[in-house]
Amino acid sequence: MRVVDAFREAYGAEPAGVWHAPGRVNLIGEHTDYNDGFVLPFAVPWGVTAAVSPREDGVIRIRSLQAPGKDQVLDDPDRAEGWARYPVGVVWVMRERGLPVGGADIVMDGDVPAGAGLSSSAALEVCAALALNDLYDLGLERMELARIGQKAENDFVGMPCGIMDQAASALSQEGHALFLDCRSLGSRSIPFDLAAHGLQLLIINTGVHHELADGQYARRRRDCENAAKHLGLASLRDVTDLTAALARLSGDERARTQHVVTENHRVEAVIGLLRAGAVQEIGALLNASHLSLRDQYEVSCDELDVAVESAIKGGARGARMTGGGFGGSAIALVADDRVDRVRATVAGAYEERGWAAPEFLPAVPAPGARRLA
Ligand code: GAF
Repeated sequence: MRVVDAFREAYGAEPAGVWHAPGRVNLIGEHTDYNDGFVLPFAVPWGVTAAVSPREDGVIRIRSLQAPGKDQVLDDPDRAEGWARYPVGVVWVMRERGLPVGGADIVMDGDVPAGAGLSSSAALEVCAALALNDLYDLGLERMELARIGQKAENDFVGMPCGIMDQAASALSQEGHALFLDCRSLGSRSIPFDLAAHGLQLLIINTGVHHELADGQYARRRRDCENAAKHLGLASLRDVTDLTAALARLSGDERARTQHVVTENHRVEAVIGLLRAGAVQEIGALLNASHLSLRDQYEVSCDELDVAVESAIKGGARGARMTGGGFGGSAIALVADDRVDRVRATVAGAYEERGWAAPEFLPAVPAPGARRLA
């Protein structure tokens, strides 16, 4: 394994073990996780692999094959920079919690496509959490590892994300989507076998990234929290009468509420269809999710809208943006015999506008985080 060779070269010894954690794509349930709602993501075949050994002196030495020549040697996690803040943040959270986590020698290797919004950050966090859990015998459950990853991202990196991405990376099962209730943190694996129905889920990576990091995500969270407060509810999950709730709200709070409440229902509807063996029927719900994210939640962008619209024009059964928005990827549900036409239509629409060609990746549900050696 490449990462083991790199570990030997960096630290002159064999690693104690090798771990892998995947990125994720979200089928449906967008911007619902931090509203105590429902999500339905699955792990992708790309992620982060780490060779790791424990150290007794508390020091963390960390290297990435994607950042050659930028090794970091840290006697204080707070000094970590750039990409290393995600895995080192996990050490910080574990120590804050009083867990007996010493130092570590770490080499990481990632293959999540750049700019795709497929959560390489959650993969970095969950990979580190799983390795440290094993090496320091912490005995933590998978969901606890996901929560530690989320806390690292919230409090150490400073991105106020929900739990979806880390949970998807830590708990997904091959061939299944992960239904997660973000309030109870109860989860269920739902069989998701598109090939059996002659279908594919195509990831369309726009390769662009607008503004998400510049506070738009945090603003959406605040809109939702304010709306719940106005309604006297703990969270938007608790809205039972949407019409009555909307009558009491206005402006952004009203629009965000409409998205979150209807999106939760769309997740439940998709699960109903998957259980009924009617996966080909979920397309309309993907389309509705996209319109709601575009018009009510306002987290789409031209590149995502064009990807979705041209995929449908090319014959997709449904399509939507996936992930946080403002760039990243869209997904399209496409019958096998229409894949070429969908790709050509989307690529043509991008070319017409003078945009860089999007990347097409088949999304097949992969296993969640695991020890490889
Ligand atoms: C990002 C966040 F990290 C997730 O927690 C989730 O809120 C998602 O955006 C939107 O559904 O990926």
